[in-house]
Amino acid sequence: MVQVYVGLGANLGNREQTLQLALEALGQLAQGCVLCSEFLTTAAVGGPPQPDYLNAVAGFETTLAPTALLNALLAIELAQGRVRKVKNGPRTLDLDLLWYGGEAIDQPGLQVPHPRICERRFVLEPWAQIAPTLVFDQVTLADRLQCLALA
Ligand code: PH2
Ligand code: MG
Ligand code: MG
Repeated sequence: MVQVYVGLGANLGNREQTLQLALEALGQLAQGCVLCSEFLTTAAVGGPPQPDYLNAVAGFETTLAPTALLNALLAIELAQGRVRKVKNGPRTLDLDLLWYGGEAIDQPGLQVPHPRICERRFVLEPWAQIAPTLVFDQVTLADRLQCLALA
């Protein structure tokens, strides 16, 4: 069993409903319950001009191997109408595997922990809500968030 964290983002369509449906789908991958942060409205970072996002982070335990989990996340994105056109473009649903039991994974299409996590407030803020004491690269998420806020 492995503890995983997934970042959720949506900025097209009914964002709240999409995140709720995504959480239900994540429940199918989990052993036990799924813990989720608040849904936070955040300004889009990077990419073309686009609507604000609704972001959240969910944590759960799973028996799925990393690649199987990644494929399941991509299937949930597709089920919510995800179309990939422009890099960092608007999307109905984005599910990013942020953390897989603390393992470092570097494969084509799968880099965990997610490389730009610590610069991204839209990830760090919801993640620190549900896992403030998780140590990422020797620093807790709560401390990382505080550093970001002071920067
Ligand atoms: N995701 C991106 C790029 N920019 N900005 C916000 N606010 N939220 C996101 O989830 C997001 C983004 C690439 O996945
Ligand atoms: Mg993303
Ligand atoms: Mg993604």
